[in-house]
Amino acid sequence: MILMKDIVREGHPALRKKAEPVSFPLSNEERKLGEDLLEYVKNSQEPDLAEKYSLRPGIGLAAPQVNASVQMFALHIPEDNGKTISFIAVNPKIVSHSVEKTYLTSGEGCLSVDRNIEGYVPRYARITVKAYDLDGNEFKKRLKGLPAIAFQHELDHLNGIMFFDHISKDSPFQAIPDAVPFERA
Ligand code: UDB
Ligand code: ZN
Repeated sequence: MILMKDIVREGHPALRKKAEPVSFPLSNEERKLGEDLLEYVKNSQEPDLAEKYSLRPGIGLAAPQVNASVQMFALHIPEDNGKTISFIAVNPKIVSHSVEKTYLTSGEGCLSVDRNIEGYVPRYARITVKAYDLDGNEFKKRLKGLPAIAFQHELDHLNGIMFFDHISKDSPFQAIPDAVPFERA
């Protein structure tokens, strides 16, 4: 299983590389990686497991964060309506997006960043995405709110982009045009 010691931190070159697309069928190692990414986010949200293994609770994790430069990430996001958005995305892409933007009013963090970096990170408010599951089946989803924000954060990891790259240096809390703020619960 993935532990915090396996998650590379800011400054590690893996976080700045462009990840390679994966070809199907996946190798056993590639499949295991995808399963492990999802297992981490699930386990980290279970208070007893998080405490036992000292896991920082997370809602998404991308392969480059465990030093694997391949296009794969997992999201596991409990929603207000009681449903949970949970999937592994292989070779993901955004096929269309709203003009409207959004941002977390409290700013973003990252499991690979051990400091608080304040400021607004502009994201598309709504996205339509395509990706493959571990069996090579393509799927399409419409995402909004936190799942949309998290998908864009993870997709950035596959392109070597960190959330703070998007924060305005001279005025981090500058209003973002066409943006609807997203307040975390
Ligand atoms: C996270 N979690 O998992 F708005 F209920 C972050 C950390 C870095 C703070 C652990 C998070 O933002 N949780 C959250 C947000 C809400 C409401 C709520 C829980 N990640 C994953 C990561 O680093 N992946 O690479 C950070 C991103 C998740 C969405 C934006 C930042
Ligand atoms: Zn991150």
